[in-house]
Amino acid sequence: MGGLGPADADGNYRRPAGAFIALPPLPSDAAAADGHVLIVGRSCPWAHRAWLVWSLRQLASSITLVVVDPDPEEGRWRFAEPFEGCTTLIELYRRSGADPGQRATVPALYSRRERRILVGESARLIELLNRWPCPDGTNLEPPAQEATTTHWRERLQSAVNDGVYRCGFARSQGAYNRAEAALFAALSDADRALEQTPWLSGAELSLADVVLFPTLIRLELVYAPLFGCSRLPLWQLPALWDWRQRFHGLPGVASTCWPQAWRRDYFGALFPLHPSGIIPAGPPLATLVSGRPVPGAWADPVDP
Ligand SMILES: N[C@@H](CCC(=O)N[C@@H](CS)C(=O)NCC(=O)O)C(=O)O
Repeated sequence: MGGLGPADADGNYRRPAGAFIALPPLPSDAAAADGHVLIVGRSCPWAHRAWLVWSLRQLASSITLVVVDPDPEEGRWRFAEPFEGCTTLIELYRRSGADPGQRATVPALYSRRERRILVGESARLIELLNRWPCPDGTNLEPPAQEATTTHWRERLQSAVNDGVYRCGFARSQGAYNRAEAALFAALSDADRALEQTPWLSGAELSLADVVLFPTLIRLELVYAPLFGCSRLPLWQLPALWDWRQRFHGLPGVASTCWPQAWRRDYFGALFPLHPSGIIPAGPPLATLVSGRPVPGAWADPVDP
C-alpha cells in the first residue's frame, strides 16, 4: 500500500521481510485451538490464501475471522471496531513485540489467550491452518503429492505471487521484462500440468492450488491493467481458465472474493502507478468464472 516498495540497483522490486515469520507449534487439542483470530484484508492476495484455507477447512468454530480495512491516507490497516484495545493493526503488532521498523501486514494469526500475534507470514500460516483440527479432516497437503506441491508452491511464490508485483513495481524495462517472462512461463507450465491432472499438483486439491488462486482471480481485474501482466488473455491458457472456474466453484471460495474492494484498493492506493486514483470498470467476476457470456453482467454488485 502507498508506494512502489524497495528495489535493487537493477530496478527489480524486493519485497521487505515481515514480522512473526516462524511456524509456532500446533495447539495440542481442540480446547487449545479455541480463541484464535485470523486477521485479513479483502484486497490482499497473501491474506486471501489464508482466508481460503480457513474457509475450505471450515475453521470458523475455532478461529474467528476479522477483516481489517485499508487506510490509504496513512498507508496502514485499521480495525472496523477496536480489537483488543487497538484501532490499527500496527498497534497490535507493536503490542505483540514486533520491532519498530517492521511492517504490520495481513494475514496475521492472533491468540486471545497469549494476547499476541503468533504468525504474520502467509506461507507458514497456510501450513499451520492446514494442520489445525478441522471438522471433516480435509487435508490440503496430500502425502502422495508432497513433492509436486512443494515444487509448485516454491515456483508460484516467486514467479507468480510475488511476480505480478515485480512486474508492477519494476523500475527499469529490464526488471519488468524479467519478471513478466518468468510470470507467463510459470502460467504456461501450470496450464500444461493442468492438461494432465485436475488440480495443480495431482488428483487432489492442494496448497499449490490455494496459492495460485488469489493471484489468478485478480489477473484481469487488477494485475493486467495496473501491473502490465497482459501478455495473454487467460482463456488462451484453456486448462488454467477451466481450473480457475472449478476452484471458484468450490464450497466456501466465492465468499472470499471481493472484486470491488480489490479494484478500489489497488487503483485507489498505488499513487505512483496510477496517480488519478480512478477505478476502471470491470470485467465483472461472473464473466471470468462462468465460462460463457453472462447476460446483464455489466458490473460487480457493490460490496456490502
Ligand atoms: N510476507 C507477507 C506479505 C504480506 C503483505 O505484504 N501484505 C500486505 C497487503 S497485500 C500488507 O499488509 N502491507 C502493509 C504494509 O506493508 O504496511 C505474507 O506473505 O504474509
